[in-house]
Amino acid sequence: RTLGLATSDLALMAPAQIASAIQRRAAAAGYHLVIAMESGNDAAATVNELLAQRVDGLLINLPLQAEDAQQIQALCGAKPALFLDVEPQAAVAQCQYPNHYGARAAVEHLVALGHRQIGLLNGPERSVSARQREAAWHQALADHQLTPHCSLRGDWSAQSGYQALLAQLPDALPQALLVANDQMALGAMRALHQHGVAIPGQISVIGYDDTAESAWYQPPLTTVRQDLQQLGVLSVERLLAQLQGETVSDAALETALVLRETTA
Ligand code: IPT
Repeated sequence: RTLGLATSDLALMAPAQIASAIQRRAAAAGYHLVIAMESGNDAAATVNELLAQRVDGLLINLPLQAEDAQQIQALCGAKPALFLDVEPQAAVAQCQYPNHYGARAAVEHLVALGHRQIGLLNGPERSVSARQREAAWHQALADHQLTPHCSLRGDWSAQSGYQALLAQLPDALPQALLVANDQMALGAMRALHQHGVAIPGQISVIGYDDTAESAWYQPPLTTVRQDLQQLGVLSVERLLAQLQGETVSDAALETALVLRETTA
């Protein structure tokens, strides 16, 4: 009995920690897990790799627009598939944290601290989650009559966060920075430290994910927590329920704001 996981780059912390939880939960249920990592931005090819290995069901952690997800679903035919990073309006089974609430909570926190000049460091253009987080930030800022002080972009990696901030330094710094994931926040903080900018004294930084490392940053990172462990466990349980023809509970997952020491 075999499950398949099609995943984004496992060099990234969040997909790696999700995959780890999936593997453990699948093993506990007596399932072998086959992993296919996306390369070259070709979701269909990645899913076909899994189908060729005759998996019984598929977990798809690839950023997909609604139409693309529906095509992948069609590719899977009668085999159950569950999507972890898809536009919510897609007509496919999903298991994911709502980006909208998490991103809004981050803005509300910074505004409550009195910040008015808030900058953005977003993820890659092609990521559905990055686009949703950005849209929610913009909406939440607008609700407070604010517009972004600056808008930067990275590719989810720490290095890209570092480079985005270096391009902005030494001046033109906002009072606070919303970052679409913790890894980019790590790089951004490194660039700020290098320029002697005090966190949170001169700039507040808030991340997104709460990966296992985020409590160990210096200072420990304030962030929007997606419980990646729980996401992995739940996705396997829901896929197995689909496989057994049970009705799948779609109880909503909820992000939580984790207050540590990078915001003030
Ligand atoms: C999403 C992470 O939040 C982000 O940090 C990045 O790793 C991205 O994945 C990679 O695709 S989590 C995803 C389940 C929406």
